[in-house]
Amino acid sequence: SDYSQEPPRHPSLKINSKEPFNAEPPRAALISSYITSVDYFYKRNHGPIPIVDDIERYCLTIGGLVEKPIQLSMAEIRKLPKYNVTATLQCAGNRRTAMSKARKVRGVGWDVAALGNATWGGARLVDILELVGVSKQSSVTSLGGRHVEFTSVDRCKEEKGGPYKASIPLRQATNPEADVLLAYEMNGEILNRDHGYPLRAVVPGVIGARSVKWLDSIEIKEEECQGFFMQKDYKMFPPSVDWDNIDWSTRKPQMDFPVQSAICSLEDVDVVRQGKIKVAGYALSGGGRGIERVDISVDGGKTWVEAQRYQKTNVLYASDDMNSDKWAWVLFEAVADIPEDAEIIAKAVDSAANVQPQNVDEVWNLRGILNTSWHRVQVRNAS
Ligand code: MTE
Ligand code: MO
Repeated sequence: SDYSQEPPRHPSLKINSKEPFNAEPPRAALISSYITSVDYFYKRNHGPIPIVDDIERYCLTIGGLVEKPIQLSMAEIRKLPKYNVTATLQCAGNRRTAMSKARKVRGVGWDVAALGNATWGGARLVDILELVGVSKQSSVTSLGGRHVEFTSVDRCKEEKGGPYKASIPLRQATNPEADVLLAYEMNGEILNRDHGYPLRAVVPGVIGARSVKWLDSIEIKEEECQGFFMQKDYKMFPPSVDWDNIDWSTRKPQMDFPVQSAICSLEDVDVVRQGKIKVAGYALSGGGRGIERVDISVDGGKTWVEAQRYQKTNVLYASDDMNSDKWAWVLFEAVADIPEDAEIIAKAVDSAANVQPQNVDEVWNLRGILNTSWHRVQVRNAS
């Protein structure tokens, strides 16, 4: 693989792996704004960043089980109605390092910042599929059980040098409410190379692995994608399964992510002065479920206070507010008295009353995905 033409990246990113490039921002930078800047947005790759330099010749193929496959240039895709969707992308491996401390797991280590919240601009997948005769709401037709497969132009070793790919159910792809986008903009700017230039899928509410970057083709298929990242990775196994007894076929590819939160105003371990401190971070859930509540404890979980939640600056967030961004995180903040050395905890509750699990052991799995256990930081008192 050739890593000689990687794009420039912000120097404050913490690099977890250089080749392929995997990096996340510092905790405090992550919550410095509701919309994550492109610079601070985590980068998660499985191979070198591909170069699409002749945009005139670039085209997206839409084929598979359709009457007549088509090819679309970027100019044609840009002519379709443009939508902006604010959605948080989170890697399923977010918080893996902490899971590995409980018991060793395999995979790139991540602290709590393998996620970011951006406004994605592009064409809706439903509109593109209509061009090949696949109508909206195809779940109610005979096409119900089919899948939409996204294939990239990159090369990764897990695919034996082939491209990264993933699929989503046709039901979701043709549901206008699911807001699946083919994005060519991120925060109002042309998508950059790291994030999928010239075109990527954005599947809101679902683990980042299904939002395929550098799209080459989209195919309608009878079966879900058989690629490595669908079948041999990004599946959630019970704690009893280890590398000597794993049977990949027994589990489904992970799609929605569970309720999650993390404290970003403090490092683990942090030294604070006695008195009031700010406990701030993010909370989000998958599937378009909003955040109902974020509870904060400064005594290891004996007592709790509720944090305030925000999306847009200075507007308190309520999970039933129709104007809220349903696919986006909420930032939370609480002010707490720290009497002495303390364990500070955040736990979120989503709109379906799902709660983060108390301990990492309950969700431990050999690939180290979906560590959504209560987020704990230790603070020492300086005074
Ligand atoms: N798409 C391609 N083509 N290649 C990849 O390696 N990584 C996936 C997904 N799409 C990946 C990809 C994973 S695991 C995640 S979490 C997100 O992209 C990360 O997107 P980002 O780098 O824009 O943050
Ligand atoms: Mo990921």
